[in-house]
Amino acid sequence: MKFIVIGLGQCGSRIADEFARLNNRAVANRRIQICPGTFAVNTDATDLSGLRYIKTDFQHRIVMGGRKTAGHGVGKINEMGAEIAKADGDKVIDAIRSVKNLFEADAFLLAASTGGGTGSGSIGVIAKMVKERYNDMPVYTCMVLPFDHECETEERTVYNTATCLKSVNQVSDAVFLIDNQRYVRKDSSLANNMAKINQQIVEPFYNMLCAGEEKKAKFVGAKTLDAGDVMATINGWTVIGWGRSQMGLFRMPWSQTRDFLKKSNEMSKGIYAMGGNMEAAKRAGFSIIKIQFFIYSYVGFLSGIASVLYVSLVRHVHPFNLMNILLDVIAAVVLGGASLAGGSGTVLGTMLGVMMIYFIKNSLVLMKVPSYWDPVVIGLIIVVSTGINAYSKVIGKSRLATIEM
Ligand SMILES: Nc1nc2c(ncn2[C@@H]2O[C@H](COP(=O)(O)OP(=O)(O)OP(=O)(O)O)[C@@H](O)[C@H]2O)c(=O)[nH]1
Ligand SMILES: [Mg+2]
Repeated sequence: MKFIVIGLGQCGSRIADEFARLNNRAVANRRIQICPGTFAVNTDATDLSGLRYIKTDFQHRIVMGGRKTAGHGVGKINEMGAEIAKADGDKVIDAIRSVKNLFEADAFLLAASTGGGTGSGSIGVIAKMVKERYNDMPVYTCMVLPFDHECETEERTVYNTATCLKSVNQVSDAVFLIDNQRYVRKDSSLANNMAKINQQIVEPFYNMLCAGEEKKAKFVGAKTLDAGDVMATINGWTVIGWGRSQMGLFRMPWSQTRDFLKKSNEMSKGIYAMGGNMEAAKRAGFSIIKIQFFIYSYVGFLSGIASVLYVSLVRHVHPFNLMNILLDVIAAVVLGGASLAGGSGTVLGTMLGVMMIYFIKNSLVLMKVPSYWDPVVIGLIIVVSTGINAYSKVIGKSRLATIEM
């Protein structure tokens, strides 16, 4: 993703300068351009000479309103900043035209402080001009809010911030708000602090701008996300941040997920959800048809294996062979904690349930209880365990507090 960056006023120019540094870094480290054009615009000529990375010619460091201010700024009067921008804004438009491969750029980013005069007054006017000239490209603004002490002591700072944010919000596609106060470090001088703050302000943009421009396979993440994806997420009052996840250089073969349960996590969650409440599962985004298809196919597959095993053991095939086992199966599952209404149960619980049923059956034989009592005992187990299940649910519900709204 490529930005044309225009810094307005002292603060905006310094931030644009930092973007020029980021571009140099991207060219040196990754051989890609992320800011093909960076410009600094100010009414104060001496402020422009303090920049380090923006090209030094008058088309990149633009002085506006020279006749009105004699190159000494507007002294926080942002109405004057706006007036000068209306008169001299064409200089900026002309300068943009000089950018090589301008058609490759994806968006404009205009930066300024909200508290000053030049930046806060001119940014709305320049953003509007750029938008009218290049109406197929989004225009973003990056607005730096004043420090707390400035708001407390200078009324003009608060006034400038309010008027500027209002005008900028109307003309730009997205506004990145930066709070100077958040970056203050107690142990450094103001000049150092400003330089550090500016570096921190632009740093999160680096990876965002590299997205989609990357050509090396090493940065695979940057290839999957491109300018279009990023731009779709930037809209209105916008927040930018970044996170980092450490990935080892090598991937050990045993660290790969071979565990079936982990791999099929989505499906197993879907099965639980569907058992709990079909409608809720549908609304949560699970595909009921797919899950049902999986369940029936999987059960069919397991039954196939079980019948082949059974036949090879008893060497006798008859359609009613396993009919009397159904009650045992239900009892084992219910004993293992699965709910007949669906939505709960575990494989381990079911296995323990199966063992339990066979212990009970074996004990009945050892106690010489006639075998026609078997189904009665199994039936009793089902009734008692489902009863306990239902009772604990009722108790749980009655413990929930009700809040009247
Ligand atoms: N983060 C950051 N904030 C700055 C910097 N320079 C000034 N500011 C803040 O910006 C506000 C002052 O605005 P400036 O950008 O200096 O003003 P300007 O747009 O040049 O307007 P005038 O000087 O009034 O013509 C204050 O709130 C400062 O705290 C900077 O380099 N970095
Ligand atoms: Mg200034």
